[in-house]
This record gives sequence, structure tokens and C-alpha cells, in this order.
Amino acid sequence: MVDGLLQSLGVAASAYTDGDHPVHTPIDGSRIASVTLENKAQVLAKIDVAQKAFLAWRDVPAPRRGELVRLFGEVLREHKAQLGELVSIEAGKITQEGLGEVQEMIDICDFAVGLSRQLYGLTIASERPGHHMRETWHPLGVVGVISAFNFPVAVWAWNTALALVCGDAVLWKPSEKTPLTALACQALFEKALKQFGEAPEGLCQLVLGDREAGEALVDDPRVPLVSATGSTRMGREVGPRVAARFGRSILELGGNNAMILAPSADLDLAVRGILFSAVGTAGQRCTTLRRVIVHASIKDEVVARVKAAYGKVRIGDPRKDNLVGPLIDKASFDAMQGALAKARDEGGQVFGGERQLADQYPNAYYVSPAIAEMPVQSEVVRHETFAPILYVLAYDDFEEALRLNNEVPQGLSSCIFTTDLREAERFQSASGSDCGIANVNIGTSGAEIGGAFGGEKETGGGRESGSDAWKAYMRRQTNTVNYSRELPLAQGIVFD
Ligand code: UN1
Repeated sequence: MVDGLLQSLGVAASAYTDGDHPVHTPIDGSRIASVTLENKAQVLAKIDVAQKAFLAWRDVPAPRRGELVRLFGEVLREHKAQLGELVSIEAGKITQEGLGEVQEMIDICDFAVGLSRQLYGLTIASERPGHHMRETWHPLGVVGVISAFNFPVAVWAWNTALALVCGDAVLWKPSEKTPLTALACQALFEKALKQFGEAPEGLCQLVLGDREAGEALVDDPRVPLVSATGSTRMGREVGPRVAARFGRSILELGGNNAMILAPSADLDLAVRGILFSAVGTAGQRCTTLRRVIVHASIKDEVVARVKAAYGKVRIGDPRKDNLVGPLIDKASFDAMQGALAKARDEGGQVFGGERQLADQYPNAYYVSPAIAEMPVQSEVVRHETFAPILYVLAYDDFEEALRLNNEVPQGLSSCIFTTDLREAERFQSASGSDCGIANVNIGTSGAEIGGAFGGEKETGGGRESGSDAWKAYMRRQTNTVNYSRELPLAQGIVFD
């Protein structure tokens, strides 16, 4: 299934045929490749190489570093179709979303190229005569990137494009479930490197490994920044371990994203927003819409319309004309069924959620998206289940809706559908949504790369991608220069 594709992307056959770690496609559960996982000693050796690469790369002028990222963006443009298809095969995304993910990579490359001429620091007024102050941003070191199966290529690109223009080296550990797209990215990056010419060896390396490999990255003081995307459970381990050695981390963890649906909302728009955000990527985005908090007066109508839309959703092979592909694996299906059983126990009324196409694909896990009308925001609703389950809660008063939005442990994305300016502004105010993303008349998922991406509370607090997220990939230095013939002290201190 993948031979031709991987070859066209420049991956050598030995990289995906000779190993002992099997790779399966969620499309039919079949084994499509086998790769070799690396052990701790191998990871440490790669960190060594990365550290040396960093020492050379940090002295390359930033706009020149941007040129490498520009070339990489070009290579991605040329291979968008193939890489997108590989994402579909390995992660189970429908074609449109596979392509969208590669486009996200291209977009961040463009952003980073511009940034490579804009790593601006401040000049600061000094309180002393004949002095000036400024703030300088310097390259940081080796950046460890740990990414998840659901965005197997874009999350790496967000981190890598920024890290490279910031003068850092990168070591990437992708999910064990998606090593092939990682191998393809690495091969494409090497293509860009060839066109670029002189770059230090090992500037951007890939580590295929399991927990042991991840731990080696997390614990090594030569890796000053670890950017980890995945579950809150993973982040709870990574964050304190990196902090224990005074490293920095960017954590992008679980979400439990809600939509407040107000009585004034444009319901046609809202239902379309719900459909894309709740059902897209088979509910396996960290930004997936998991809760609709709907005004009691329109609840029945909204539920009826969403159910009707869900009934028409085409489920099946993500490379064909379908809207919902498979869940990643059986564990994911079991977790979904467990959550639905719990929702029923907690008084919920569940619609959908059954396994689909089991005869055709006995080893793959397709499901119809589920809606669960809940009496209150009970335990199961407060938990992120990585599957297409949409909990519906009713509200009477806007303050109650805001409270429900915020009363979960996670804080990634949120949105409101309303045409009432007061509600929209309140939602985005200091006492509104407590999430890293708060949208108006747009769903919770599908953010552009230009904004900072990430969220609060158990989502981990990290920010990746656009805005000034680049600052986390550099070290800040405050410089004070005395160009006078005196040595005045700050705070007016006299020390004669
Ligand atoms: C993720 O699911 O880890 O906003 C990232 C979005 C995408 C990124 C999702 N741009 O849905």
C-alpha cells in the first residue's frame, strides 16, 4: 500500500521493511511496514550530534537559516499530494484533512521565513546617563519534539520551522503509531538540505522509539527545550521531569472544547460548525468539539438538526469520498465505548456511537459519531475521550453557560455562536472563556498557524506556531552598555 508512495517521497525501503516494530494502517488494520526502534544509547548519540550541529548553526545568520526553511516549504509544495496521502493511510484522515495538514506545514514555513528577518528585541531607556539597554534573542540549543499520531506531521513542522530560524537543532520523536510519515518528512527535509548546501550534520534528526527514547530526550540537560504534544497523562510526566533539570517545556495536551450556542445564533452556521469540529478527523483532534452548551429554548431543535446531519455523514475509507475515517486503533474504540457506557450511567441519552463496517474491516474501527444529551456536566463530560462523542448540555442563563464552559480541567479551545455583541465580547473578556483559544461564530478546531496555539490548565500552558511563540525557542539576554567616562550605579546608589 505504501511502497510507491514512500519511494516517491524519498524514503529508502530498508527504513520501513527491515524492522521489528510493525506499522498498521487504521483503514483496514493491515500491517503496512515495519521499522526499527532506537534505544537509549542511540538517542544519546543523536543528542550529541545535535548539540554539535547547534553550535555551528547558531552562528549562521538568521535570514540564511530562513532560506533553508523556505526551501523546505518548496519541497513540501511539490510533495503535498503524496505526503497528504501517506497521512491518510497512516493516521486515517480523510484526503481533504491529510492535505490540509500538509498545507499547515507549508504555511508555518512561510511564516518562519518572514520571521527569520524579524527576531526583534527591544531597546530600553536606561536610567543612567551615557548608557543604553537592549534585549537580544539568541539561539537556545537542541529542541526535543515529541508528537502525537493525530497530527503526525504538522505539529513537528510548527516546532521545527521556528526552531530552525531561531538557530536551534531539532530531535524529533514521533508517535510509534506514525513512523512512516515521520520518515517521509525527514527525507523531504534532507532534500531541502541538499539544495541549501552547507548545513551542519544532524541539524534535524528523527528518533523512532518508544517510551525509553522519549525519556532520554526528556531527561537530557543538553536538550534545553522539550515541546510535547499528546495526552495530559503524558504531560504530567514530561513537565515535572524537564522542570527538575531546569529545562523548559512547551506542553500542548488534552482539550475539552465547548461551544456556547446562544438563542440569537445563526443556526445554519452553528450546525455546520458543530459538524466540522465534532466529527472531523473522527473526533481525534485536540481541538475537537466535545461539548455543546445550548440555550434551553433551542436545545431540541439543535439536537434534531445535529442528529439529522450525523445521519447523513459518510463513514469509510478516508481516501474515498467520505467525511469520517477510522479511529486509530482498537484501544481507541474501547475507550469510546467505555465513555458512552459511562454517559448512560450518568443519566445521558446516547444517540449513535456504534461500530460501522465491521464485516468489511474486521480489524479496523469505524464508528458513527455519537451525541450524548447529559443532565449535568458529570464526570464523563469533564474527561477527554479521543473519539467523536459530543455531549450536549442545556443552559438558561448566560453566566451559567460561561461557568459550564470553564468548569472542566482542560483549557484549550472554545467558541460561542451568537449575534449578540455583548455576549460575544463578554465571552472573549477577562471574565469570559478561560481557554487559550476563544472564537466567535467559528468552531473550536481548524485554527490557522498565524496565532499562538495552545491552552491553559491541564492543556499545559504551552504556545506553539504563530504570534510570538518563537520566543520560547530562544534565550533572552538583557544588555546594558556604558559609553560614558563615569560609572554611575543604578537606583542612585553611591559606592565610593
Ligand atoms: C492537534 O490536534 O494536536 O486547530 C492540533 C486545529 C489544527 C491543529 C490541531 N490546526 O484543529
